Amino acid sequence: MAQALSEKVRNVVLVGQDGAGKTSLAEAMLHLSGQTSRLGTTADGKSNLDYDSEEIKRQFTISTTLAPIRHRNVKINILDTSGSDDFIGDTIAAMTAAETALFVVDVVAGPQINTVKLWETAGKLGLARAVFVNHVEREHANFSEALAELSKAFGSRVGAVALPLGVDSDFKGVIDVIQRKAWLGSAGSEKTAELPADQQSAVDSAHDQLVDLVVEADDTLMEKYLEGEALSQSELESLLHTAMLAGLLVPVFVGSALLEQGVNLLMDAIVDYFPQPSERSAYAAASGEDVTIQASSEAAGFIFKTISDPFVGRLSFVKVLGGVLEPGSELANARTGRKDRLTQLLEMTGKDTEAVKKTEAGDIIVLPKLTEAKTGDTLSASGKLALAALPFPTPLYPVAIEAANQKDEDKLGDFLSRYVETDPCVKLGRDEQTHQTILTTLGEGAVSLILARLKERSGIEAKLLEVKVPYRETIRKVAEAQGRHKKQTGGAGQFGDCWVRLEPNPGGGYEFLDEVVGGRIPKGLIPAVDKGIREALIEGFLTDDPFVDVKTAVYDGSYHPVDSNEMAFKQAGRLAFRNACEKADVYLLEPMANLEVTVTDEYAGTIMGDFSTRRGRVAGTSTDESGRTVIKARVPYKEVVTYARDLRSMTRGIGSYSVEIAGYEEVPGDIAKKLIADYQARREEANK
Ligand SMILES: Nc1nc2c(ncn2[C@@H]2O[C@H](COP(=O)(O)OP(=O)(O)O)[C@@H](O)[C@H]2O)c(=O)[nH]1
Ligand SMILES: [Mg+2]
Repeated sequence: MAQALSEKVRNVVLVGQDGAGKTSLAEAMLHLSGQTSRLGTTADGKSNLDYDSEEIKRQFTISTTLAPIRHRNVKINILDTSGSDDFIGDTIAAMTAAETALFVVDVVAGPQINTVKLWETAGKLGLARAVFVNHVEREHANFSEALAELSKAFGSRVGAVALPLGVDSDFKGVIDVIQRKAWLGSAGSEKTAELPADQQSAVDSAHDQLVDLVVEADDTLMEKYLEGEALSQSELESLLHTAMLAGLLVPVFVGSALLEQGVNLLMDAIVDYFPQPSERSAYAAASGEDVTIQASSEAAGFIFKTISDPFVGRLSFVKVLGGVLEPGSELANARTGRKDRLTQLLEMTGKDTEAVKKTEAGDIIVLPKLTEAKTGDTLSASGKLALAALPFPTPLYPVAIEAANQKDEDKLGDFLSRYVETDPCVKLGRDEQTHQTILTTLGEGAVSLILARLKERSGIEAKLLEVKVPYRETIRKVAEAQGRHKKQTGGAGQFGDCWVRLEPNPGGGYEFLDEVVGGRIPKGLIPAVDKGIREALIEGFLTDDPFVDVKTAVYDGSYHPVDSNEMAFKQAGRLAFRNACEKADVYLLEPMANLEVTVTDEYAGTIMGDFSTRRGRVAGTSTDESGRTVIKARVPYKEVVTYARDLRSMTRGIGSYSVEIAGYEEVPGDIAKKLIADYQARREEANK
């Protein structure tokens, strides 16, 4: 398929709840435009777009795929995305590459929660929006009810540009409200037909509603319309275009992706009046300037997705921002400073690739084997252009992971560090205190995908463990004690003796003072006492959790001219600290989390009540600009490790939150007792 440079481009991202029919709609477009000879179907795993083994198994889209469709000499880059919260980072990144978000909505279910959330995201990204009401041949389908639901969820700017000709089992085709004609026939044989006489009045009324919505976009045409003059077809199309760009119109289409009905009308509309790449709201550069898509600018693009292909290696999905790219073009990565000479430009349809000779500003292209390129990087001829960071959600769901078989630890580490390179919504870390490897993702689905990929690609298995909380110990009282280390083993002995004082030092960390006078301990051996105390701090006293906020002083001691050395005084320091702890009233501290939860009003009570069961304190509530309740609370971190999952189930996905780990507070008595008992049991077990 040769690609003509003059070809015009539209980038449309399909978004919405899983199961609404996004992938099926993309498959229908591929089939109707002749790019595939057979309709791909997700239900039986025979999809060109949901080709991945895990997508086939789970029967929903995980990773964004591209489907470039040729329709009337325009290249429509369809981006088919996942609707799941667990994979929403990939979806948001794909949205940044498009001008229009097409929301696919199941006619029976209406706009569900994830669709509503993505609607807001599209607004924030400045995308034009449209809706495809799908599944219209299904039982209980009711288009006017669906339309009312859409207005309720998305506001008064939704306007039907298509109507179904019958619904449910009576569904025959769709009506084009603008052209006043019908599309009849299914499964690739859809043809235009005269508007049936009994549909005239329905079309008139839909047409009037639509014109009322769009005339606001143009003062001259508005005047003409108000004076009672009819608008021509091309005037109407130009109004639809400007109104979509201005957010004055959200055109609503209708049909059945499975029967491939209503899809030709949609493709025509994308070509006729959907925004063009250069009209998209500007991108922000890291420097704060606006970046619009222009063929006359230097060659540039940004990477919105990275996959690692088992055969080709790394593939970078690039939205071209400026100029022309062709094999031989040189691009520099603003983050790394690395230059790459492009060897190949690939057009991808699902997993299939085809080399192309050229691409220009506005298009989406896949570049193989870029050096050190990551999602979010900007490439340009000068290497100077850098876009602001893509608006990825913060992963908040941590799990501890280790290889099921200890010998595979290295392999697991390799796999995970490569995995996080391709997914900006997965973070990998190591807790130095608890010695756990922590994987933080957007949710359980993302974790189970990682485990499946690990098995598939590395042939090993991993197990998930509860995240251990890094507790601390500290003291409540001033205490003094002696540490005396004496050993006589054959020849030279060991002798160290010191007195230390401990004092609580809230917020001051660890301090060590030398108050020894009269050379009762030689100066050269004082640092050994400090070292010994530091060892004891790490060891812990009640449990194996380290100390914080203790001020110590060595103020007396004695030594032996032959047997005293660094080793002996380190031991003495350690012993003195531990002996003082017996009298210092040591207690346990736990890390605290400050949470800010945003929910719709109906859930506010549930969330606040839930905090009291988590030992949390609500610090205040407020209302955000969209009228939602924002609850601030301070809660022990232990109680909110799985909050990402819990909030989702408490609010059916509506709630969102941010969290900051800040400070330590005392562990309440009964919980501390249990932690100490658990530690002792573990120690006894280990000593057996
Ligand atoms: N009856 C009917 N089923 C559909 C239609 N579109 C999609 N489906 C089915 O709905 C399920 C989910 O479709 P899919 O395209 O994977 O949804 P996605 O998660 O939004 O990509 C699959 O079993 C499809 O075969 C439609 O218009 N009518
Ligand atoms: Mg899908």
